[in-house]
Amino acid sequence: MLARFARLAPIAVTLGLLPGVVEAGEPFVPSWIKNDPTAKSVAMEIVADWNQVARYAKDNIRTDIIDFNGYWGGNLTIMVPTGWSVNIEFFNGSLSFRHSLMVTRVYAQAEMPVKLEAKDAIWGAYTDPPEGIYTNERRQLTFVAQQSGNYFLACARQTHLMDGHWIGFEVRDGLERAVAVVHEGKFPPEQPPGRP
Ligand SMILES: [Cu+2]
Repeated sequence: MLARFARLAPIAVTLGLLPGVVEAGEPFVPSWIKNDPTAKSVAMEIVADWNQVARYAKDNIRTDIIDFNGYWGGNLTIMVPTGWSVNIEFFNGSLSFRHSLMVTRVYAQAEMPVKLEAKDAIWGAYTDPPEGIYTNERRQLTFVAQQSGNYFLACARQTHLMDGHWIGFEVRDGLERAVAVVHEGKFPPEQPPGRP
């Protein structure tokens, strides 16, 4: 049974036959993730609207895509090992909007609330206030990734979750270090790439 599955699986992947699987790139460690395996901790810098300036330059219009480090709508997933400490330096790089960062459960598009509140934060992990910090402000967000599973890193500000201001966050057993995966199928090729 196992041998048969092992033979079939690569074929199914090659032909794109697995339902619901979004094409994902190789896991990588971007410049803004620093692992410390000895301490079982990871430091990350996440900038809200990191790409706003790049999109201004490209189109000479204000984009309606709001992002974290150039990613949005789940087109990037950050994966961290279960039990590790996560220390996020959060910076609002927007030219005009307030933003926040919150660990939440996974939401389907249709069930996303208009805004997230403090009670929606998994492990109480969110930047205060949920309505967002102001442009050029910073917050430190520290928590332990205590339970494996799939989560969001989302902006709690009014309408931002439904507008796509979220990325995937997975806590996984047996991972050796924190990595990121870009979901190429959800990343429009005409958009500038995310933060390397
Ligand atoms: Cu936001």
